[in-house]
Amino acid sequence: MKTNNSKIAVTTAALILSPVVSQGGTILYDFDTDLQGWTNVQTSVTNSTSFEQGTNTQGGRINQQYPGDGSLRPAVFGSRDNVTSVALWIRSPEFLLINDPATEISFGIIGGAPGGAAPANATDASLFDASSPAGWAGMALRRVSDGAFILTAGRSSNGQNLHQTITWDSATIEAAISEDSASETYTLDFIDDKSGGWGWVGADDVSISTIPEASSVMLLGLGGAALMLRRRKKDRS
Ligand SMILES: [Ca+2]
Repeated sequence: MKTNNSKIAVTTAALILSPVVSQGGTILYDFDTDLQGWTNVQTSVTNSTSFEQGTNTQGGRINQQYPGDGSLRPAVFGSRDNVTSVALWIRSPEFLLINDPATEISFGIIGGAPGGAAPANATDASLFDASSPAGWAGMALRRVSDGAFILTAGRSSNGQNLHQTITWDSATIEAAISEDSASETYTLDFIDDKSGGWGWVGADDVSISTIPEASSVMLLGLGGAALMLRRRKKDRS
């Protein structure tokens, strides 16, 4: 029996090339029971603070606006306002975006409005300096290939009782990703680089649509694998 080695190689490569959320439709991070794959990029050693999943009522400040009983919030909650430290920073799993009228990203933020300008990318020096009242707090859409924050948004005013829902519609997203490769991946980075009064933020009900179906993710992987095989073949000849 003849084994189709190239087919096996393509399948294996496609699996390796697809480390992203690929369930199709919309993914909702409600943080009701856990962090759902979000991971802290940076935490504060100064005051032992990081983002974590917690109950909405903890600290008496995170309101029950959204269904369920959990949200993303800083812990230890009360210590965040008054102590300067590097930016608190947590990141979603990677995902793909497509230009589609149904593509939309929305999220709720509770706490302080940004005190200053948003960082331009994941290597921005402000993220590693001490936080200050002029620091930024909010959500950033990060392009994985170069770390650029291609969309950023924070609250329009301080608020401790209700999350403010912020939406990036399809036109906004399309303008931000129009130059990117179809296989580009993205993350949402939630950042708190603000201290002093209202120097805290929390988030809930982060929704991303439309994430391509698993089949199209596999096709992107297959395309990459086929290209690699073709290159390898060319090198040999
Ligand atoms: Ca929730």
